[in-house]
Amino acid sequence: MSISLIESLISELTSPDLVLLPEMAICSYMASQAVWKYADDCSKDTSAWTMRMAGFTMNGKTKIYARGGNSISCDLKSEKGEGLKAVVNSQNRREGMDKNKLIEMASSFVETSDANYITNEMALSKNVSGLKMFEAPIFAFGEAEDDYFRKLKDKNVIGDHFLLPQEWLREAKTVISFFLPFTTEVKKGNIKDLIWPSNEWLHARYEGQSFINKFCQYLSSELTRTGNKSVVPSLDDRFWSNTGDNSHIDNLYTSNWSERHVAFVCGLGTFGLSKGLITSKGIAGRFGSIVTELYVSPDKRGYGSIYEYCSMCGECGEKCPVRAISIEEGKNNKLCAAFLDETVEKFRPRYGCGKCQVGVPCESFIPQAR
Ligand code: B12
Ligand code: SF4
Ligand code: SF4
Repeated sequence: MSISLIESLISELTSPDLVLLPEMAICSYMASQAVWKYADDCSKDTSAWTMRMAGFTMNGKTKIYARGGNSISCDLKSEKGEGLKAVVNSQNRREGMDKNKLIEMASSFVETSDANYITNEMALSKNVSGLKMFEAPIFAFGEAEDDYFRKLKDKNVIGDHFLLPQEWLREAKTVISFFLPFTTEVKKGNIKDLIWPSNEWLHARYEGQSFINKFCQYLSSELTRTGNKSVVPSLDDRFWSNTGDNSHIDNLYTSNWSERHVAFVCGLGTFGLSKGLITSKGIAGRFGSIVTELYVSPDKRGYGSIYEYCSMCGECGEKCPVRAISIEEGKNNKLCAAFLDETVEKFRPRYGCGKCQVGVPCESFIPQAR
């Protein structure tokens, strides 16, 4: 919500005793929890302005209350909502969300969310207690109508089972794709043992995915709260994937929403020999995405072919404990999936491998061309 819009809305109100700016309010101070859906939990950028606004109107007839400092919060507490005459609710709530705000919120969530850290109770060993799993994400925004999404339905790309953005959400305008790079601790941890996944990697695969789910839910609910319908395909009931052991037998090693292909279309990076997607922050990390009706200008793909960022150095193949990757044959999903099954047996409920993603030239950057 822009400042001028708020000011003009306030000026239209007929002598209110109190104006509550719901986007900045803390719900626990409200007489009615109904305003919770408008509460803004991280209004850092607006709080300074709020203080100023509150300062110069506090002594006048209209009081403006919002989150922005203890003194104002205390006032609100004592009021308990009495005298609440008007709730300024933006007429154009969609204005409240844009690319920059989303990226800012996302980075702050990754930094501060407890779910991005391994607690003492869940730690597999002492040295991973307090481990941070992911660094700040990088984003790419794709146009839902991009013809490239349709191409993914081709038999030799993904197949007809791939669902288009509009099939997940009829009103879809944008696909938001992100890559969460693993922290140095997670990457370094997985280099030491040449065969089995490190505790850092096991946590980043298992608890890391729970974190990504929370992260997607958070962004999606913020989009919805600002009036933009959104769907997280990987959390939707219609989503399925086949890692080699379930019923979609004709469609082995695939899914109806492939995060790497979506990231490729949105402009995040290209495939590598190992079949991982290489981004500007490398290959070691995980992807996620949200389909939304919010329109933002799409990013440009900075590449022309699907393996452009891969230097074809072959180091991922050398690192693979079961020789599932080679320059001649590409990647053998069956060998890879069978090894992952072995790790399930050993580390249940956790599992993982990722040796092809660490200690390789594409681990954290786009590798130099050979
Ligand atoms: C099924 C699956 C697997 C299967 C098979 C993987 C596969 N198909 O590549 C198995 C069990 C083997 C597996 C293993 C692993 N996985 Co996995 N897996 C998935 C899953 C659930 C679905 C993948 C999918 O839909 N594939 C679709 C098929 C079609 O992909 P494809 O065959 O590779 O596609 C090729 C063709 O399309 C071809 N092509 C031909 N013509 C054209 C034209 C165009 C225009 C394009 C774009 C492509 C194209 O190019 C592609 C690459 O060669 C995704 C999660 C998700 N929802 O996306 C994670 C995912 C791919 N896995 C991931 C990871 C990290 C792993 C592991 C490291 C395990 C671990 N965590 O320890 C290993 C590493 C494997 C590897 N070397 O990449 C990450 C990838 C991260 C990255 N940097 O890329 C994902 C995206 C999960 C996530 N949320 O981040 N996985
Ligand atoms: S290790 Fe080398 S060959 Fe393998 S994906 Fe990375 S850049 Fe490509
Ligand atoms: S995840 Fe492990 S088994 Fe699979 S290709 Fe990479 S190194 Fe090989």
